[in-house]
Amino acid sequence: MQEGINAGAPWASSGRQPKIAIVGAGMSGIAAVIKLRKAGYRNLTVYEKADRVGGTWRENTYPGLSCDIPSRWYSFRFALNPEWTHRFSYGPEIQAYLEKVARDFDVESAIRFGTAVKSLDYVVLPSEEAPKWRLVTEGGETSLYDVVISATGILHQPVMPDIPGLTSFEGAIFHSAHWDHSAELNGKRVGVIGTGSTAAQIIGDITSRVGEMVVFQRTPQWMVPLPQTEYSPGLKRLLRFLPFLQWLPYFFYFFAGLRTFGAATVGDKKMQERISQACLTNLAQNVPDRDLRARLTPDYQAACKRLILCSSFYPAISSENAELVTEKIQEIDAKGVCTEDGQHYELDVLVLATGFDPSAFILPTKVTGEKGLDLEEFWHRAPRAHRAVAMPGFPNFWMLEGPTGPVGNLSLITISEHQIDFVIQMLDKMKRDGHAAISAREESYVGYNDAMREALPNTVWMSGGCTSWYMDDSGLPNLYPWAPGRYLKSMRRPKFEEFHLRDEVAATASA
Ligand code: N01
Repeated sequence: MQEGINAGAPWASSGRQPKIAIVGAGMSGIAAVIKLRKAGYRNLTVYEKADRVGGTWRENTYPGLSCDIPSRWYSFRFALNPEWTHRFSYGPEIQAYLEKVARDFDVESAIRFGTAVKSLDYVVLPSEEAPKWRLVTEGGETSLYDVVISATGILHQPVMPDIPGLTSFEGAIFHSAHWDHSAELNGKRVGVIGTGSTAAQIIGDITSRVGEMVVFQRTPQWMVPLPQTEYSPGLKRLLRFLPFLQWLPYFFYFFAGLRTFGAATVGDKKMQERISQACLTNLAQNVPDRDLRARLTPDYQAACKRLILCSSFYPAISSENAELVTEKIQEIDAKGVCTEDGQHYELDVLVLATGFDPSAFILPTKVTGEKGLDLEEFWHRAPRAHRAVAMPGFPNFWMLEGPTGPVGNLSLITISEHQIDFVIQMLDKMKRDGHAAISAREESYVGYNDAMREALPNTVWMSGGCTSWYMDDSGLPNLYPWAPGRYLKSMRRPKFEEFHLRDEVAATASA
């Protein structure tokens, strides 16, 4: 037995508080601490690799960073915010909001900053009456936990494009998620590889101040305008005085999001058509040049890739100092980018807005469940979970924003909050009935994922004729294929029969 590992009885039957580890202090981790404490679970430790809370809003600092989900909906239900300055908040304001919520609810006292988790394994130790999760940090420290909650988010491992010569470029070159703020942009020749949501925001923001903007597009994207509005001081005063009024826009955007973007992706053909029309109108109204318009027009259905909400990209790419390059990139050299038609684009700065690994979730942390089951091998680059929160063979291990959840154009804060409420109901069940462990039943997990596979062809992600980061190595979109409201409902009322509720578990953990 290693030093520092204490003996411990099963928490639920012995009546003690469960010791809970939460991995990540982004919006899901913050919400988990607040909601778990409110439900009476107070022995919580959050492991955060960085020195601040915020997750994706801390990591991403690129110019133009904003959220294309309305702020009144992209808020915690327990901390609605009358101070939002815009309908769609900019990144620094969201980061400040997350930091404020963490401070106001004393979340920071539970966080171990600068402490990345290296491994988690489900072990039974001679000193323990019940198996535990053994957590080892990158610094080599070991602790035991009854329950682990993964709150790492989805898109946190930047993907560098596999283009020959990438490292030979002599100018400033960086991924959008690691923005180099020391790189001068004003008056410079700037290239951007990629035209996803991130690239659209960057290009929309910086094109007016750079010398030349060269955009390397592999696939055109569908875009609808972002109806941005600045909120008046009078409105803020009103909402401060009558805070309950904030529920009106919260639920307005919630239901609007579910009924429009949510519905269009999972089979509502009329809504899908309306969104396509809105995209075409947007393109026609904002890109006057016929040839440019043609090269920006996708040949797949709208919302097949994640729909982009952005009003600044089309005006930016139509401006005189901007060029859209649609030829395939051949290589990158010391001075710039060469395309297959023999053109060479000399650049001072090259931004790689090339997205993230969507199959990572908690990886690269090594997670080992019962009988030595390795999570990375279990997923095999096609991560799946039961109801996006649990996996067979990984007892007392819960995921927030786990595989096959409803992501798309929705408020992930709402989804995380529902998932946390679900986990709390599971903990309450353990406490009530004295269970030592809960994991998804193999047959529930298989049945659920089989049903998903059958439903996926009805979704535009699969039938729309595109590839996207939604697809994993199985060739299927890693997304919830039914109406998002159905998922939220399933989180409200767990079906306990889908889970293995065990009182004796020692024999199944790794020795
Ligand atoms: O990444 P992406 P992102 N050569 O994967 C191209 C969320 N988000 O960072 O389409 C050339 O969407 C790639 O081309 P293609 C949101 O969920 C939210 O922009 O694969 N090009 C594509 O154009 C979003 O969906 C907000 O052919 C290469 C781009 O790079 C997700 O993050 C804001 C290439 C990658 O697009 C990811 O968005 C921003 C190569 N080798 C982001 N490799 C909100 O407002 C890749 N590309 C909430």
